Amino acid sequence: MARMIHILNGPNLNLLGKREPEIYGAETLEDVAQGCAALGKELGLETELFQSNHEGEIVEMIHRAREEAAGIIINPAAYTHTSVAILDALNAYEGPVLEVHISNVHKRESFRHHSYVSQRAEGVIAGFGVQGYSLALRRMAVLLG
Ligand code: CA2
Repeated sequence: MARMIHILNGPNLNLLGKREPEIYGAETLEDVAQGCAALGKELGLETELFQSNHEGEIVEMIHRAREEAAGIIINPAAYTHTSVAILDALNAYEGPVLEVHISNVHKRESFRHHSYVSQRAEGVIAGFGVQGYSLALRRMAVLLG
């Protein structure tokens, strides 16, 4: 059976492709889900994509991944810069964690330069648009061997 990868997304990413295309591009989160599912098949990985606007729900998604997922790809959105709760949940997860940002957070406001999640992540991708999710999936395949 193919190993399962959970792709977790934080607040406002449900608006992807619908607002601010100059920063986040024209593709929707549903496009990302479909693209990752197709690439996952090639790589021998199954993918499920989740999104929530609520911090506690993201913590619970990470708890669920402990039972169900061989790896986590996460774009915690604004919680990247604020959430010790998400970091703690990721620290309780045993598999590889890859952090994705659609925009180049280092080129933006200084409050986006610090990430709690980076302290846990095996790797970070930022500024590659939604292509960052597929790059992370390819890296995940390498990490899982
Ligand atoms: O670049 C990223 O992926 C971010 O994680 C996106 C977050 C932002 O707070 C982080 O600093 C960097 C914001 C997500 C908002 O997503 C939207 C998408 C389309 C339209 C409006 C918001």
